[in-house]
Amino acid sequence: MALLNILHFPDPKLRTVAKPVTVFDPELRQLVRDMFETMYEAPGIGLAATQVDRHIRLLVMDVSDQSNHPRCLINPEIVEADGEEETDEGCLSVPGFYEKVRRAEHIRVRAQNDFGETIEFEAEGLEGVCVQHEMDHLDGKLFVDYLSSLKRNRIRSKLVKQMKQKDFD
Ligand code: QAP
Ligand code: CO
Repeated sequence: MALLNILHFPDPKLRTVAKPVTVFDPELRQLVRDMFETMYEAPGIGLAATQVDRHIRLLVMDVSDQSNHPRCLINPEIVEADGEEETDEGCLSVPGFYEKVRRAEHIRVRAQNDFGETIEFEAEGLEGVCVQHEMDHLDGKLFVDYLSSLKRNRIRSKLVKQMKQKDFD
């Protein structure tokens, strides 16, 4: 097992569009395990491969209270979406910042599991928001992109400052 390094906004690598997964082999399943370990250790409720600098269409999540419902989605697609809701979102790649984002309230998701089997399910509430947030990462998108440029630039400056400070510590 291994903890993976998480990229932080405004790292341009977070803007990479991920490629579909075509090979479902033990190496892929090892990456899935390492991503779960990294997410639980953070702790977080969702992590996309993009955030750990692997540019393939893979995300892991667990929105349960006791962190005992791991879910891995490969090549995910939203096949139906309806309604709108606003939720406070954060991101392991934007540490310390939380802002309201408007997303679909209810979605139907089609994806593959880590053995390449197709899965389909409906999601709403925190789970639905998490799928949409993590799928954005696979297209190089971040929740801060939904904010005003004023807010986004403030967050960017603060994070850049924090990271420079860390280099001195
Ligand atoms: C995405 O986010 C998400 O700022 C997953 O200092 C967020 O796991 C989906 C985290 C909200 C739905 C609703 C953020 C940890 C974790 C931080 C996360 C931080 C430490 C965020
Ligand atoms: Co995120």
